[in-house]
Amino acid sequence: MLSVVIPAHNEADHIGGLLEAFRVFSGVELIVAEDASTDGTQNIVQEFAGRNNDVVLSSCDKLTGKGAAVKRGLKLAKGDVLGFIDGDGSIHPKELMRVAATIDDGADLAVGSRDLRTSVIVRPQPLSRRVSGSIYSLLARALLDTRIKDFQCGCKVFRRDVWHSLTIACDGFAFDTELIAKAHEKGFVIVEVPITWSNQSNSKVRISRDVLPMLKCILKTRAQIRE
Ligand SMILES: Nc1nc2c(ncn2[C@@H]2O[C@H](COP(=O)(O)OP(=O)(O)O)[C@@H](O)[C@H]2O)c(=O)[nH]1
Ligand SMILES: [Mg+2]
Repeated sequence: MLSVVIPAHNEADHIGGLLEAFRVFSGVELIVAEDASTDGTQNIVQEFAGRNNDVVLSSCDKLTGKGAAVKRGLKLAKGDVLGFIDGDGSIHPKELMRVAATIDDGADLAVGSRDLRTSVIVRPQPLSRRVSGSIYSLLARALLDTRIKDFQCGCKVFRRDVWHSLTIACDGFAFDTELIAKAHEKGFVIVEVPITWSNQSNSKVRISRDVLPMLKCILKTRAQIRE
């Protein structure tokens, strides 16, 4: 079984459509890791969970961060293959299923990517996010010694044993950068898969608030993998 965690904070406009779009795929457990929503996201998910045993809601009153929410959701996962997808509808479930297929083909960690030649960007991020994202990726590549192009795309799949062999400390938006760097350091096979992606304007990322903790996470991860 594949268990997919969906981090969600105020995603009432998107979460129902996302859960609905997953229904055509069988053998998929969906765990919505919701934090502090004030728009009724919890009620929408609860309603789905009431009708479908494969949908689970994990709610928290406090905003814990995307990384913390995904880690909390993964603790509930029953599958032997695990993953996560953003809850804002920027990625269609069929993209995640394509990424997951590379695990069957031998990948240990499959990374959805917006930055490969055949990636399709339906609606781009604003210029400020594209510029800061490119700088972030350049820094992450240089400091963490990996060739991955897109660290931040909200669509990743990995085997359960891979996840349990790694200790991921970051609770914020850089947790998947840490995941990639630590998986790389352990010699796991990482495959970057081009996906179709569309920007949603309700981003929770605040460059002024989030960039410094993300850079700190990269530096801490660099120190750990060099120990
Ligand atoms: N549970 C939870 N989800 C979060 C948090 N921060 C972001 N998310 C979710 O993580 C996903 C990605 O966040 P988003 O703001 O779209 O990031 P961006 O696409 O990189 O701008 C979305 O589904 C958000 O609702 C958080 O603190 N807690
Ligand atoms: Mg988004």
